[in-house]
This record gives sequence, structure tokens and C-alpha cells, in this order.
Amino acid sequence: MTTPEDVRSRLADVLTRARDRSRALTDCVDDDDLVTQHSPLMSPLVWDLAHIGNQEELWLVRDVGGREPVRRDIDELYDAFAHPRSTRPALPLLNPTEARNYVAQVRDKAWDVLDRSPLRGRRLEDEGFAFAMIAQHEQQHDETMLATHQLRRGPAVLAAPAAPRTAAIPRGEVVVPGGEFEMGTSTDPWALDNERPAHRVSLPAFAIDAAPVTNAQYVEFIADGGYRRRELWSERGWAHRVDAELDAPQFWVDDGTGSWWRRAFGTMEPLRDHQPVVHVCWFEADAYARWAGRRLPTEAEWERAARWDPVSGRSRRFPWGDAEPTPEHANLGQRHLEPAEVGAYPAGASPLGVHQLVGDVWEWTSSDFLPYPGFSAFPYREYSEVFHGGDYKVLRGGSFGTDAVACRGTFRNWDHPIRRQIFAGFRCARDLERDV
Ligand code: AVJ
Ligand code: FE
Repeated sequence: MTTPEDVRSRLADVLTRARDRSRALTDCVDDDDLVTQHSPLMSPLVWDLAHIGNQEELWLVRDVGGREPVRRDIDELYDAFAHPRSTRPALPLLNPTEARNYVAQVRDKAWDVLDRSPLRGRRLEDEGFAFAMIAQHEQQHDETMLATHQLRRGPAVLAAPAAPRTAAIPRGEVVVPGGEFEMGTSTDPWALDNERPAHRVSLPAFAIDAAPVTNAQYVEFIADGGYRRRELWSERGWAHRVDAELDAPQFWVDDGTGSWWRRAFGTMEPLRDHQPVVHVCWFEADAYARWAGRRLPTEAEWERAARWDPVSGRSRRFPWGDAEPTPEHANLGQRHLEPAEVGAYPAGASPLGVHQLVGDVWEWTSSDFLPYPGFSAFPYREYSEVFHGGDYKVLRGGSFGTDAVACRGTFRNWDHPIRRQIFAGFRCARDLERDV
């Protein structure tokens, strides 16, 4: 049984971990760098920092706590809908010192609110939902800030040990039998609105790759004219490929002798064959799959592969079961600044033998971002609902830059199909000729 005191101490852990990470990502560069826009796709880091504090103030200090505003004058500046990312550097933002003081002041009050919350009763507070939502929000922005660091030019400022190497390379595909399973959740207390409610989904049998597509496999696609062959691309994909002059994943550099290098967080490294490919857009993933005579998995197929337990027939939280991820299960939490080689996490494989569904790279699926049957926005429409039906593809599984609090078998991420600054790769699937 979990008591409110267990929940309170878990909330303290996830909130502290998020703040330690936000500080690490913003204390490693100077103030000029914090206010610089490193790419028009991203905010200056100092915007993310104060926005993290502002969301915490709105939900924890004002809404849950019923307290007076810390700053009532800056909500509009940190409203993501009021100002697109490209326009944020021109705003009269809090400077780095002000932003750091602001988030610290808000956090002090949030601790007090957490101390006094019954963590039950009101839906926002039940099982600590609002506090967990805010920890997930901060971690999602931390991953976004990590993507900003990857785009940033100049010498490396982040460091981490190399990700683990493979034990044995998982080869080929895994057959997932057809049938019904439970998708989404109505019971996971910290699941966000778009993961709800649980509903039954029936799928025909399919095959899915035992591991994400690797750099070595992707190099073969390039060498076979993958970026030159119109027939491998969708109409929109080809138009984008031509327009954006795509000819390799983002951050890849061909040294002229036929060897590929990859720029990662300010250092150039030889491309590692057995790491999952990362920084490809949906259109590239789609073209690769067509080249391989395959297709991307649907979101439902991905979730069945990740959650369905063939022994009990139940859907679990993670491929390995219901237990929270540990460093043996998955490459999460920015412990490493790269995806691990395929086969590096045998303990994290699903019962059917599908590896690394969680961690390493977000995986593009073929599905558009749509609400589940019975969806209702909670606690705010701007988290998910306003994106439903837009030009977004769903990504699943989390990356090396995703914290465990914002990752589970039901967690849904989404982005435009042209985006590749996120830590995204993919795996392929295919229909089976007959049902199994
Ligand atoms: C779910 C990752 C697409 O970063 O735009 C952050 C998460 N929502 N603040 C995003 C989010 C509000 C969102 N994604
Ligand atoms: Fe946000």
C-alpha cells in the first residue's frame, strides 16, 4: 500500500531531481549564452528556466496552494502560446539572475504547499498528480534544453560516461500475435490526460524489429541512394527532402573518405555502427522503412509490443514489467549523452524479446496525434487537446535525455514530421501474410 507519506517522499525525489538537472543544464554556460538563441527552433535557455518556474507557480503555488502570486506580471511572457519560440529572444525576459531567483522562490513556496497537501480528495491533488505533472513538465523542458545544447555551437560543456556497449546484437524481427489488449491507462496516478482512458484495442498479428534501426543500417540506406530515389519517399516527404536539402541525419558529417562522423554536444565522434540512428525526421524514417520493404509501426502496435504480457494477457507499465526503470533496464535520465548500442539492455527487453522500446531514442510511429476514445482534457487544454488532429506524429518510448518520471509504456510524445532536433529514431514493422 502507498501512504500519502510515501507519495510525498517520491514527489520530493522527482521534484529535486528535475531541479538538479535544470540547474546543471543552465549553470554550465555563461549568462550571454543563456540569453542567446542557438536555433530559431528553440527558446533561449533562460526562457525555458523561467517558464518552468512560471508553470510551477501557476499550478502548485496559486492553484493547489491558493497562495498569492510570486510574480503576477510575467505570466504572459512565459505563455508558450502567446510567443512562438523564434520570437522569444526579443521579449523583456527575466535575466539569468532574476530567473534563477524566481524559480528558487517559487520552489520554496511549492515545498510548503506540498507539506500541507493531503495528496487526496481534490482531483488535482489526488496521489500528488499536480506535483508529478509539474515534475514531468520540468523534465520535458530539460530534455528540450538538452536538445538546445546539441544545437549550440562551441566547445563541449556537458560530459557523461559513454553509454553501454552491446552484449549481443538483437537481430531481425519479433512476431507479435494478433488479439485484443488494453491500451492507455485509467489507473496510473501520474499519467497525463492524453494517456487516458484505458481502452481495448484489437490488432492483427504483426512483426516488429527486435531493436531500433542502427547507424550501420541507416548508412546502407544512404549508400543505396536512399536520399536520391523519389519512389522511396512520400509526396510531402520528398518535397521536404528537396527543400531542406536533406542527405543524411542531422549532425552527421562525411569526412570525404567515405567515413561518417557525428557531432554530439560539441565533440566530433566517429559514427558508432550499433547505436540507434538519432536526429532523423518522420519523413526520413518513413523513406527508410519503404526502402527496407517495411513500414513504421502504428502507435497501438508499439504499445502492444511494449506492454502486453503474453502470459497474463495484461498490459504492464514497461516492457520488463511494472517496476520503475533502473540503470539495468534502460538508457534514460541523461546518464549518458548518447543512445546505447542495440542489445545493451537485455534486462529491459519485453517478454517476446523486443529490445530498447524504452530509452535511447524516441521512436517515430506512423500514427497522427489523436485523442483516445473517452478523452477529456485535464487539467488544461493546452497540454494535449489543442494539438489533437494537427500536423503531428506520435513518438513513443523516451530517449537517453528523458527522465523516468516522464516515461512509461503509455506515455505519448508528438512532433511535426519535419522535426529532427529531438532525440528521435525509429524501428520498422510489417504486416504478416496470415494471422498468428
Ligand atoms: C509533449 C514534448 C510535445 O515540449 O512541446 C512542455 C511538452 N508541454 N510544456 C512540448 C510540454 C508544455 C511538449 N511535448
Ligand atoms: Fe512548457
